[in-house]
Amino acid sequence: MEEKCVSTKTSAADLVTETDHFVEDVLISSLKEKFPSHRFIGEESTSAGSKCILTESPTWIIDPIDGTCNFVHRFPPVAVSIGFAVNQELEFGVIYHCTEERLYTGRRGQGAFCNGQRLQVSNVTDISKALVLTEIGTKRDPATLKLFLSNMEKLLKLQTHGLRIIGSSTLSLCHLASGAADAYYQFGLHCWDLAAATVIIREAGGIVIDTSGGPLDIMSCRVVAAGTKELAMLIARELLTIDYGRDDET
Ligand code: 2AM
Ligand code: CA
Ligand code: CA
Ligand code: CA
Repeated sequence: MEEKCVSTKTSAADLVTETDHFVEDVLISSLKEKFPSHRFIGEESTSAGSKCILTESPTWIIDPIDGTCNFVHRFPPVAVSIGFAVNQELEFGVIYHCTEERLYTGRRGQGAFCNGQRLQVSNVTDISKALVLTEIGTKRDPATLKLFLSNMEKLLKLQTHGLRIIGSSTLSLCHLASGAADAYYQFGLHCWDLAAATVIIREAGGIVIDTSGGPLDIMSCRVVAAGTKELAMLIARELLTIDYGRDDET
């Protein structure tokens, strides 16, 4: 089996491969040729600690491989995510589930689809009837781990049907859009994890908000999403939080 060239970024669990860089370079260079005046935000061309600002200009927001750790281990949930914003408003999103050959698309005001089939979120409002998704992220410091475990414990004590971690935040959000899961929450997500998925969920009838319960800011690194407002607000109320910083801060 082909060996992958893997490096680490901010921690031993924060992986990147040559393929992440290759996919991002190909996407940005081919889009730049067609749209020379547009801006681009890509995970691998945004260096750690550098500012990442969403302006009014037409901007492509790209995660070349979401689920890099899965990709390295050959665990199936792996996706490419491309969102597009104008005047800081998300216009459309495309997420490709590479190993299942599923293409998720959403365009503001025009619905969300998977391989052409319309997507619809679930109508679950009660946490004790919900399947909830989250991700671990790449930080392993005591405060992050404590927050992660405390939040899982809180949801389990509320008798949630189940908690799942699949290693790809964009595909977790696509499962929510298709009604296969009822809610999702995570701290530490970047704009390239959220841009495309947010349009797809909203167009499937779902709610994407900040963990405070207020409006989503895709640069704030915090998100709760659910099929219904009731479930999203309930989870936002229950979650403990710590300051994760923002994408647009140094
Ligand atoms: P990535 O594969 O594009 O890096 C599992 O780690 C999921 O969380 C993946 O979707 C991953 O995206 C994303 N992720 C990566 N780093 C993260 C972090 N520090 N906090 C939260 N999620 C992160
Ligand atoms: Ca990454
Ligand atoms: Ca990602
Ligand atoms: Ca990535």
